[in-house]
Amino acid sequence: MRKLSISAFICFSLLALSSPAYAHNQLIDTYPTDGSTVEAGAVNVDLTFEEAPLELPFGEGNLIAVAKAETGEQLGAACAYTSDNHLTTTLHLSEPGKYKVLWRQVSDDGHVVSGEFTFTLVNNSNYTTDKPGNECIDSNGNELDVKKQDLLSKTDTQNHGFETGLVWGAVFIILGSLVGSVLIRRRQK
Ligand SMILES: [Cu+2]
Repeated sequence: MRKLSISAFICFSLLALSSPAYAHNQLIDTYPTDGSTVEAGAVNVDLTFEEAPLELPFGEGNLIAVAKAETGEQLGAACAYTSDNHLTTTLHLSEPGKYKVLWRQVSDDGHVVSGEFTFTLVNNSNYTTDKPGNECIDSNGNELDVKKQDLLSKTDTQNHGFETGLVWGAVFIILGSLVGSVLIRRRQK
């Protein structure tokens, strides 16, 4: 009984210590909602937070990006417009399929929270765009360059790279032990 109450106490204090970092600043609503279906066109992403995010230069800190859910390929730069407790941006999407919205928010005390959610795009309107993805134009009318940013989305190729690394590692270990056992056998003869 005593053990139980001690571990409960430790658990509770850990929770109490860690929760402010987790909870600050909490996302309370999104458009599109997670798992929803959206018609092709200009999709106005709107994230609602508990509190207003920290004021930061456009394209820094407070960010929204869109990526193809299957491949992880990010479409366009990452940016967000701040207004009160909202972060917003506009996506232009025509290709039907599953997309993920990746976001990162800096709260007024410097805590960073991030997350992602997905939606499915359908195109019943034959909408086309020659520049699919996030539209990031600053107040001077300049477009953000995705090549100058760290991508919010990790592409699948990196995961494949990791898997390929594992396979090669295994091949080396197997080959190494085969060669080793052959050498040992030769010595024993
Ligand atoms: Cu905080």
